[in-house]
Amino acid sequence: MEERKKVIFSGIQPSGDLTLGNYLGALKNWVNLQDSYDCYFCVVDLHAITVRQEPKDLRRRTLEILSIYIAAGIDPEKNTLFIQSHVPAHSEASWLLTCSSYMGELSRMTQFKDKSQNMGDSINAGLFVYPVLMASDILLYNTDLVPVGSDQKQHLELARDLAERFNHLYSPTFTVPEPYIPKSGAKIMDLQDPTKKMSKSSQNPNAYILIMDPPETIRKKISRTVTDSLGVINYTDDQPGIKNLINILSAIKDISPEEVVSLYKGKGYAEFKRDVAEAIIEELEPLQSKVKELMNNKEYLESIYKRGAEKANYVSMKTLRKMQKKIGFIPR
Ligand code: ATP
Ligand code: LTN
Repeated sequence: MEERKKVIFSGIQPSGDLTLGNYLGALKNWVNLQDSYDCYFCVVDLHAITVRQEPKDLRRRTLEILSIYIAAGIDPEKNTLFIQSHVPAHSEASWLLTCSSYMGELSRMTQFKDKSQNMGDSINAGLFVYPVLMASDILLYNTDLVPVGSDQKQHLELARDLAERFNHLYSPTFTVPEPYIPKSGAKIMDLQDPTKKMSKSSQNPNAYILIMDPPETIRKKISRTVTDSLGVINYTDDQPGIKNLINILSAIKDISPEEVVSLYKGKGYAEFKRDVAEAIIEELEPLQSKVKELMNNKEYLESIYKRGAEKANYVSMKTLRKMQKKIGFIPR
């Protein structure tokens, strides 16, 4: 008998335009993993509304992210690509799991602490329970592996805790998921402040490279990257700007940071930056033209996300029914 393929689930929020961090921390690895796993790749629009979104931008970005998934090389024939809000089980399971989550553990989430810092009294409750929705996304598909950037590690720990808690309280229901965090692309840093994560919600456009940035913009942003005055290309925390560029090149070329260092021994920052920019452009250009093509073919995109939602609804509903039954709800 054919063995069941292990399951992968991951998602990106349509809360801003995607960055090189999203690409190297998440997407590029999904592409590499797709053949060995049964994969669900979701555009997590329910997550995006924890921050106010302009409806028309949310619509455009949701479809653009789906296009980026496909353009990056995720095969829609072999994987399940869908939009989170098309699968109501995510919201329902999230309520059920919210009722076994603790205020304490949610208050300890660093992403919540960071994002709520400047919100005063108007911190929306969605931001607080966001990790429970993420746990529901993952657990509904009996996911084995979750490929994400290192910033999501704590959220994944919570998903594991919630799975174990439910399994223990009722009876074995959920697979306990493992994170998959890449070596070089795990945390791409802000180009202007390399102590911070590169983020699509940053105020300064020079801080990030967008997946859809044109070549000239990429060249300009990389040449303006904040580095140091040491003038040697070394992989060390004392040179966070250079370390970040080494990580970027290493993730794109699929070579180790040490190999990058030896390639650039004795060379200057200007030449190094030029090569990093060209490597990014070479990687992104084919993807960008494919995205533009796909965005002009809404019917095709619709056929993909409709088929994806059908499959995702079927699988997630089975898990949701199990949860409801174990909790003690009357079967309908
Ligand atoms: P924001 O920056 O607005 O908080 P985000 O980009 O971190 O948003 P998502 O869009 O949900 O949030 O991230 C999708 C995936 O991209 C996640 O797996 C996340 O770990 C990864 N990711 C995001 N930024 C980076 C980064 N700078 N380096 C590596 N991976 C990243
Ligand atoms: N919280 C994640 C996005 C996300 C996700 C998921 C990632 C939502 N649900 C399920 C993996 C699996 C973030 O990167 N901000």
